[in-house]
Amino acid sequence: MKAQVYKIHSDFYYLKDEHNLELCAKLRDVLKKRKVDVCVGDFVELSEDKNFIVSLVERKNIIYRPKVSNIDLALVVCAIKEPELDFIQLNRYLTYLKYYNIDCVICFNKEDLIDDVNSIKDKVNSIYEPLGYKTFLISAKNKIGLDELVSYIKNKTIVVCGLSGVGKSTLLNSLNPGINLKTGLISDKNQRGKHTTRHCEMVDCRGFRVVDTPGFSCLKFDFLLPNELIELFDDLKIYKNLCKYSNCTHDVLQSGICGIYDNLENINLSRYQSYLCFLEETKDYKNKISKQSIKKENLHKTSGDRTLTKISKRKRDKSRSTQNQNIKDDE
Ligand SMILES: Nc1nc2c(ncn2[C@@H]2O[C@H](COP(=O)(O)OP(=O)(O)OP(=O)(O)O)[C@@H](O)[C@H]2O)c(=O)[nH]1
Ligand SMILES: [Mg+2]
Ligand SMILES: [Zn+2]
Repeated sequence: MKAQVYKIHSDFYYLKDEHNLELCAKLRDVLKKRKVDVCVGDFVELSEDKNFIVSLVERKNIIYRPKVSNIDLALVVCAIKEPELDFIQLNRYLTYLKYYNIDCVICFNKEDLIDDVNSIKDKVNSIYEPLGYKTFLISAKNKIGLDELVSYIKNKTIVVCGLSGVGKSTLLNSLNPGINLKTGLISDKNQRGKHTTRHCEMVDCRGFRVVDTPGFSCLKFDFLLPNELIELFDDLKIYKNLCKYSNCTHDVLQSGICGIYDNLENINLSRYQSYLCFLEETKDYKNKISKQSIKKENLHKTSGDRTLTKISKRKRDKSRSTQNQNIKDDE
């Protein structure tokens, strides 16, 4: 029998079957041994008694921070105020989801806290509409702008992403008052959320399924190489053929060398700043893996077409002293 995981607490997997009946099961030992990592959104096969998950159905897609699978659409939520609108963080989520090929829409929340709604609308639309993102200006708390959003997300499985305190859980509560997810005040000191939501949880709303997630502040591009990043910025990469060198990383802030730098008047500055910020993270990653591969190389030597594992000097010395010891013992 097939079911979908909607919540995980320690060893227990909470599931819903095809008839929306709730079940609770554990992983079969063989899956644990194979280190099969089941996450929220996964479809699984159950044992006949329904007490054990016996296999994982192939995933349509998956993201890792937060770890959720089989998503139709991501709702990237950011607050316009409290916390202040942070374009770099917004671009971080959008770029991350683009890497995993997940469709996104953007919800600019807490519109009740600003006076000039139209000017913010124009500003965000001028940046994100040309990139193909649908945007919604909403107030989750006062239930403003939600009807249009609901008709857009109907019949889909959605994940909500965004920093802590932007109003993800409040939005889900407003979309379906019955679900009653915990929400939390933002801190007075630093205007940030307090990580109220701790685990991913999929909930059924009228006409769609949605996964609430904890705000991830540690989302970094520590898995991507510097030359791969530009492919995730459609608005920047159109100028990359104008760069003087094919290995340009587009952070040479000098005219006549980088096509992107030379076209900055056609690019939104916060998008370029975001690129530069993530580029540093990809460079750190590149340094880290090149150090690791040097270390690995030093541990191996080649003989003909064979690779031999080198024995460290310390171990060699030890083995010699053991040999000497053995000789002494023999004497
Ligand atoms: N004024 C205003 N406040 C809002 C709105 N939406 C959410 N809030 C408030 O923002 C605070 C944080 O909301 P949450 O829904 O807990 O935020 P979250 O994104 O789920 O945060 P984490 O679970 O920590 O990741 C709460 O005090 C909400 O009442 C809104 O539309 N307007
Ligand atoms: Mg929350
Ligand atoms: Zn360049």
